[in-house]
Parts: sequence; C-alpha cells; structure tokens
Amino acid sequence: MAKKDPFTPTAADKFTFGLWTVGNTGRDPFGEPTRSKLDPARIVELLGEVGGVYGVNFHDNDLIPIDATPSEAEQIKRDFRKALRRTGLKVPMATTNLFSDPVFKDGAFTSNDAQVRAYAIQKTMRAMELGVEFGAKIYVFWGGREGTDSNATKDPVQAVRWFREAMNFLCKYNLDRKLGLKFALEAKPNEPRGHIFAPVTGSYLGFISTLDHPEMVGVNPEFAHEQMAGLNFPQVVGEALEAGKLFHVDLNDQEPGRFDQDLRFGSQSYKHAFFLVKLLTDYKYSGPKHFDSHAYRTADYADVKEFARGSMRTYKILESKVAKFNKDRAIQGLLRKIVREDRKLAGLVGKYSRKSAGALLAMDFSRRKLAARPLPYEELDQLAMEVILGVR
Ligand code: DIG
Ligand code: MN
Ligand code: MN
Repeated sequence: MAKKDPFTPTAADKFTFGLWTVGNTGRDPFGEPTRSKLDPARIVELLGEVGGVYGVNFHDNDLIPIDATPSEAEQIKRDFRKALRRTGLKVPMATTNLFSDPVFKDGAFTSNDAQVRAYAIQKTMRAMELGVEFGAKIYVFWGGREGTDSNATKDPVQAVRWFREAMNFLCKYNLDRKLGLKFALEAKPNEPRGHIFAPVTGSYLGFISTLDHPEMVGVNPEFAHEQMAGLNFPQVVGEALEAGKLFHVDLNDQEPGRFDQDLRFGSQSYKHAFFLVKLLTDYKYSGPKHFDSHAYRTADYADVKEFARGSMRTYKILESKVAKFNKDRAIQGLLRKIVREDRKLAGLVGKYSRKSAGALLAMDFSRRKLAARPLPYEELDQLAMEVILGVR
C-alpha cells in the first residue's frame, strides 16, 4: 500500500481559491492574456481536478459579467451550481468588483460623486444576495479604487465618512435581509490607486470600532499587501487575532519593493510564511485559508494546477515544521528561559489601584541587572531557521 503523502490537502484544511486566481488569464499592464478565459464552471472543474480544495470564492462579475442579460445570468448560475455539486466545492466567501468598471475610476464608496457612491452600495447589495445564494458566509470588501493619485482631489476625512456611511448602510441591509454575512475588510497600500485609503489592516482595526455594528465586521489581511507596506505579516495577523477580528485571510507572497505580485504562497518569504502558519496553528484559526494569488504569466493551465497544488502543499509542509518547532526540546527550553514572569508584579500591574501605584512607584528596579540578563536570540533564531531549512 503506497505511503500516504502527509502533505496531501483535504477539505478539512479549508483551502480556497478565487475564480479570479486560477482563472487569471495572464494579462498584465504590459501584455495581453497568455491563457484562454475559462468560464466559472470550468474553473470549478479545474479546482476539482487539482484535488483537496475546499472552496471557491467570487466577485459578482467573476461569475456574472456586468452586462449579462437575466437569461444569460441564470444559465451561468445553473452551470456553476452543477459544477459545485459535481466537485463538492463550497463557496465560503463572496465579494463585489468595485474596481474594474470605469464608473469606479475615482472610487466606489469614496467617489466624489454621490451617484457613484449610491450605485456602489446598490451593486454590493445585489452581490451580497448572489454570494448568499451560493452559501457564502463571509463577505470581503477590498477598496481597490478607494484612494487618490493626487491629494488635491479628495479630502481624506470626508473619504472615511463616506466609507463609514456605506458600511453602516450595508450592515443594516445584512441584518434586515437576515443574510447572516460576516464582513471582512481588506487593506492594501497602493495599486491600482497611487494611495489607497485604509492602507494597512491596522487602519481597519481602528475604523471598525467606529461603525454602528462593529460586531459584524472584521478584517481579511493579505500577505502581499502588508509586505508591500513593509510590515511583518505574522505580527499584523496577530493583532487581528487578538482583537477577535480575523474573519478571513488572503495568502500569497511578495518580494519587497515591487507591485502586488500575488505570488504562490511560500515561494519567497518562507520565514514569514512559517511564522504565519505557526500563528494560525497555535491559535487554531478555523476560517478559510484563501490563496488570493495567481500563476506566473508564463504558465499554461497544467502549470496553473501546479501553482494551486504548490500553494496548498507548501502550507501543509510548513504545518509539519511548526509541529517540529513546537516539539523541539532545545527551542522550547530557550522559550521558557527568555520569558520571565513575576506573580507579585502581575498582581500589581494587572489591576490599577492607588495602593498598587504607590507600591510600584516605591519599587527599586536595578536597570543594570535587568539589562545584563542573557537573551540567546541568535541561538533561538538559528534553531528556528534549522527547522525551516529542514535539518531539525
Ligand atoms: C485583491 O487582493 C482583492 C481582490 O482580489 C478581492 O476583492 C479580495 C478578495 O480576496 N482581494
Ligand atoms: Mn493582492
Ligand atoms: Mn486579496
């Protein structure tokens, strides 16, 4: 009996891809498509052929072209539903395309034109219904066009207020229609706008608390987007997890200082990828793991399938390395040594009182002694690297 490959994905991993990811036709700002356009049902079949994929996500217009007639839309939905049934794939997440059509050239929810803002809300309500029709439970908002190319064109204060107005309206629509969606806001610092509003996940973590229904809204951090902003993705996701707001996550990869490459997960920054997988594993993240990425423009569809397989396989390989890290006696010994708790201080600092403030003020801390404490971080990082490099 052939030994089971321990890195074979299953639906239990909740790996998902967007129709637009494996369906990416290779077009870029400097070149025409290198792959034929596949219809949604064929993309679902392709993911079924890859094996181990849990679900497929879509923007409204990935599924139903913006100018489709009602009968064309019904046919597309019938074919898509049949392909989902045949492959067993789910639709965990849906979202709205508020960035492709020229009407959104100056933003959607933050357009300077009230009619465009209203149309964007209307389009999103319809897209929410479409997502729920296929079982989506999470609804992502990525404001690709919400921003400026010149600060002269938009008041950043007003932009936040317009965005909040749209989100409050749509939260109420979600409640009113009992759609049961959880909203996940996705940040990106730039591209396609020179400066996108809410550039990083942290911007949204602050914004959510100002909404009428903050409980309904979380974040969808994307690896490449935070890297584009020069941030440490595992730390970004840690903040979202701690806030109870990690509703979804977009996995891919990125080289520093470049356009949004949406590279295959783990193909560049595998140290950050390792610590991200460690965080999601240690904190038992149970949401979808969405590969919002695409194959190189040079790939044909056979290679696109390899891209999808490689994305999931790398995640599973890193999971096995996290298990090694968490069981490694030398590493765990060092971790126990470097973190020093103090019960007396915890009682003092953990809960303010005049008494505790007085006691703290009266304390004598020996700075020199504290500064002299050994912190074997080189040793620890080397051991971590040896796990990642596969020699431990
Ligand atoms: C880009 O990273 C954005 C769009 O692809 C989509 O709106 C969102 C969902 O993953 N990510
Ligand atoms: Mn991206
Ligand atoms: Mn994304």
